[in-house]
Amino acid sequence: MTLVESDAGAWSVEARDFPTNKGGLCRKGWTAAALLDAPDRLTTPLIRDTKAAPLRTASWDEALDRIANAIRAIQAERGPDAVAMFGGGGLTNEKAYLLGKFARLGLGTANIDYNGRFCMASAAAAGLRAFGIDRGLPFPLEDIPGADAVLIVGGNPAETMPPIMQYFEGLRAHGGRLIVADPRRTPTAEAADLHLALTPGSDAALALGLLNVAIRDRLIDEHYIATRTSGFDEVRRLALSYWPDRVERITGVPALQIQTAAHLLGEAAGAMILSARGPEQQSRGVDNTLAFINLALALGLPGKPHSGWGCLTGQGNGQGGREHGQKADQLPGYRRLADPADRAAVARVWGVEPDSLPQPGLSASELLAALGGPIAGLIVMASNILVSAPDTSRLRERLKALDLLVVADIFLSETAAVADVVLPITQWAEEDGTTTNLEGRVILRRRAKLPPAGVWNDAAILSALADRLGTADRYGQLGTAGAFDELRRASAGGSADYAGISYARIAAEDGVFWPCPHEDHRGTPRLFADRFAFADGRARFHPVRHGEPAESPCADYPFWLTTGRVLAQYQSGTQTRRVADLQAAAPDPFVELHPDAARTLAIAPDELVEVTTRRGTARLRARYSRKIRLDTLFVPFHWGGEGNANILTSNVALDPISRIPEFKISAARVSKMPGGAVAARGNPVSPEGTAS
Ligand SMILES: Nc1nc2c(c(=O)[nH]1)N[C@H]1C(S)=C(S)[C@@H](COP(=O)(O)OP(=O)(O)OC[C@H]3O[C@@H](n4cnc5c(=O)[nH]c(N)nc54)[C@H](O)[C@@H]3O)O[C@H]1N2
Ligand SMILES: Nc1nc2c(c(=O)[nH]1)N[C@H]1C(S)=C(S)[C@@H](COP(=O)(O)OP(=O)(O)OC[C@H]3O[C@@H](n4cnc5c(=O)[nH]c(N)nc54)[C@H](O)[C@@H]3O)O[C@H]1N2
Ligand SMILES: [Mo]
Repeated sequence: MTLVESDAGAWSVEARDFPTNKGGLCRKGWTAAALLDAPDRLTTPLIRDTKAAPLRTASWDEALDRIANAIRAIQAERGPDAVAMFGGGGLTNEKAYLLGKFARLGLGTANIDYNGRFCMASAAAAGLRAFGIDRGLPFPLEDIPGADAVLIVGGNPAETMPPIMQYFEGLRAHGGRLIVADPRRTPTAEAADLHLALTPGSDAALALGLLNVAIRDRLIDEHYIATRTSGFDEVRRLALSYWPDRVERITGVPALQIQTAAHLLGEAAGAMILSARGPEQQSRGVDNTLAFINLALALGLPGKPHSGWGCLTGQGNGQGGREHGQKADQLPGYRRLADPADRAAVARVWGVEPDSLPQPGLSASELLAALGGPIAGLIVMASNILVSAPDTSRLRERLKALDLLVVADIFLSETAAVADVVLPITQWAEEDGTTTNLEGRVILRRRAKLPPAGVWNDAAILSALADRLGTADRYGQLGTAGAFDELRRASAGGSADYAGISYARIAAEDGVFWPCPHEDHRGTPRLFADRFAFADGRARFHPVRHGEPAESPCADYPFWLTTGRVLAQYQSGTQTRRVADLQAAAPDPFVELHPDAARTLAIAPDELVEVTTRRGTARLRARYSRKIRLDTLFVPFHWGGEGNANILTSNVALDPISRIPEFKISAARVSKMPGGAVAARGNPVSPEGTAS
């Protein structure tokens, strides 16, 4: 996008004809300029003198001194790991890099993780296990229309990534087929040729059923399996017991549809399987994802033209945010903190002893569970955890128990509203930096306007804190461009290698795809044509079975509850709830349910109802929809207060490998409000939402 300023000083957005969006933007993009002069923008630090006191304005010196003193006190008493950091996939590559470096060298803590743990973690772990590398799409978006069949598993790009729908339209324009597996008939499913309305949590069974048919009907690529992969025999043996009738019983998807889908994929000259949060945000998220990768490998797709497996990455920098070291177990360049060679490589660039680097720390949900216990101080940059993390009622108590909560944000988010210190920061249009998109394309975002007086860039905050903590000699003092230069060196030789990428090249070339190991290298739009990223060059099959999610419907909680997104709101809503057009389109939290289910409970359309799980109760407007399964409820998570979806989700049902929470599955009941029907209200922008 391009930001344009009118003669009168008003900002607006124009869509660029860039190779990814090709002139398209979604509603949130078109209206994004509204945030630049939002009236309630934070422009001065805020401090709370005691836990019971309200936030008051403070100078930067006072705020930074307060933070540094509290950090010193906590670490002196409880050790360096008692202060933690929480980052976000919305941060630029430079900031993500600095956050990881600041945690390890500025604070000396092992405990840093980020909201990508709630997002891409299962797909990332599965990609690493199967291909040896984690890049969302191993091919550019422009390859999609050239395919003949595409299966989207648990993704709703028509609402979550509208500009990429043009690629699926291109696919269908030449007779290619789109298949969507989703418990709801979403706008994406409606744009498809075949909708597999599976039972929530039955993804692995569906994948095994498709593989069963592919084996039975000789659609698999035996030559590819023999020459490019290892481990198929065990997977074949497992798949043989998932015949279509059995899979129909587990998934609710008719056997005939399973056979049709398998043939569409297996007979296509080019076929793709694209994964999103539906199968991934589950306590079996890695297995679910691996089950579909197994199918892709058996069909011989990865590395073939207009074919492959990929993951539709979420946030603006969802890909780059997971490469540069803000993850608990990771160093820049997608290096591993537990690997001695990786530690030595990064320690050399940082000019420190490898042994002085902390070991891997707690993953996001576990880190949040440790607040008020082993962790007494938390710095949050670029996440609104009190809306978006699982089990927010428990989290609210834990945040209260901290000695120090610091939130750096553009606005007073729900999380900022309960902080001890709030720091006002620059936003996207007011700073330079790179992001890496779902294709692995590194893109440059140039500053378009000056920030308001009084706000700082996140990088400046980290530098000022290192100064006060006496760790500036270890942490260094890097601004944005300096951070990118160092990131290039620290990533050199790693799997996400940025060594050959420069701001000048990105600007001249419409982005550069990593890996790009040196300046004469063209970058790598397509991976896996000849080999996978393991020493023997072969991709790995992983034997996975179907298994039950942590909770299933029962007499007390008879529905499947799933959560996700709507078109007009973004994430925790801090940004989009402040845009009038978007608020008008999606004003308040709701639960989508089938009218036949609603009627048996005497719930009228638009009535305010209670949805309850083992964690708690949320109050939501009942929205009738014939596009959802009778046994399933859907609640978007964009609001705080009593309509917050994450009052309902679990912080302990985690995938054993990716540690992602089971956002997509809870057992729930829905009931009328005690005392009878109440008409629903709109939800204001205020941090506490509709909380009474
Ligand atoms: N408008 C909007 N766009 C966004 C965002 C936003 O907040 N708002 N967020 C961005 C981010 S960070 C992300 S990660 C992406 C997410 O993008 P998506 O993954 O497309 O979005 P979700 O709505 O989380 O989930 C997708 C679908 O999974 C389905 N689903 C639920 N349970 C299951 C299940 O058990 N199995 C299967 N197969 N499907 C299931 C849901 O019905 C839903 O339609 O969107 C990005 N784009
Ligand atoms: N129930 C349920 N919960 C979910 C999900 C779900 O599907 N269901 N999805 C999960 C997923 S995939 C994700 S990605 C998370 C997202 O949830 P969050 O991590 O809460 O994401 P945002 O709402 O984007 O929060 C970013 C915050 O940082 C601020 N911000 C923006 N840019 C910057 C910056 O450069 N620096 C700083 N310091 N702050 C900045 C914004 O104003 C905003 O308050 O939610 C997760 N939670
Ligand atoms: Mo995400």
